[in-house]
Amino acid sequence: TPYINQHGSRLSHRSIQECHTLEHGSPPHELYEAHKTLNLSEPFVKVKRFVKEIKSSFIPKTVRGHYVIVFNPIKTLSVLEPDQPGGCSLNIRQTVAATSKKNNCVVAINAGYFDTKDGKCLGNVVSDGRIAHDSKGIQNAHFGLTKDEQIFIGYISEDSVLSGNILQLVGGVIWIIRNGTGFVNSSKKLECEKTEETGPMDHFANILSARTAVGHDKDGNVVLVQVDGKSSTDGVNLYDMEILLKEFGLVNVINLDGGGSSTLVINGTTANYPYDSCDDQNFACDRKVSTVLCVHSP
Ligand code: NDG
Repeated sequence: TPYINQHGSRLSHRSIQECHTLEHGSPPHELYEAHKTLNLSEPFVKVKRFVKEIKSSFIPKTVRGHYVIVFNPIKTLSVLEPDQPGGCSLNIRQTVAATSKKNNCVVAINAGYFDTKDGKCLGNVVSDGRIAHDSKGIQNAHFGLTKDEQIFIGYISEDSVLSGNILQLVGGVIWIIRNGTGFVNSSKKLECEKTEETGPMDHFANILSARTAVGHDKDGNVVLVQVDGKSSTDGVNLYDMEILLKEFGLVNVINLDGGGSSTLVINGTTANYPYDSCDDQNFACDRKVSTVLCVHSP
């Protein structure tokens, strides 16, 4: 709704994009049946590595990262609060490795955005059916799993978060792929840019950086994608991500917290190159982040 001043005339749009909140109703989203592995002796997760040339603009470039397939997501994938249950209400931040070790995650990746000044979790957080953070209907792309064994991707009202049908839920910024089609240009107009601190939505979408994403393939397996980089100089923008994720054949994908937060942990050890500096600036250290997506035994 346009802003009306006391004389009843419309004020021109501010440079900051308005952040929509939705209490009731059903904003755009997709539900997709999650894959279920019946033979529990089969592996429930597979980590692949990629070094791929992608054509963005004129110069081909090399993109490095990890591709994690979660075959039985309803039983093996959980959203974890930072460090411990209650970590969101306590505004705690923790490394992915530390949160992962405490919870015996086989694979873990950073997930939700946070306020870098006070550590607050941003976006909705539902962890194993428990509502850990209610974002009051803020419109950003979310990833979830429902009690009726569906994968949820897209926008969600506060009512639906509180409905009791959500098993896992975490929020990102930008719905990258919707039903196999690039959705960056549409979603950037719909979403709240205050959730990320990189800057205006266009800058956030265009900057080269490390990125973390979550989505699903045609078979209903959940897929985690992590790309290495460094803000401004290396890595991918969200249009490159669109190209990459389409090549992987993914159906729906949202963009999670990236940049120096992008961290993939395998069996308690960091497996990628998060780039925040340590106290000794020669070296790179894991950032203390917010929520985590944890792949654990069924
Ligand atoms: C990362 C994000 C930034 C966000 C911060 C805290 C990118 C490129 O983590 O937007 O505000 O969540 O995703 N950077 O630095």
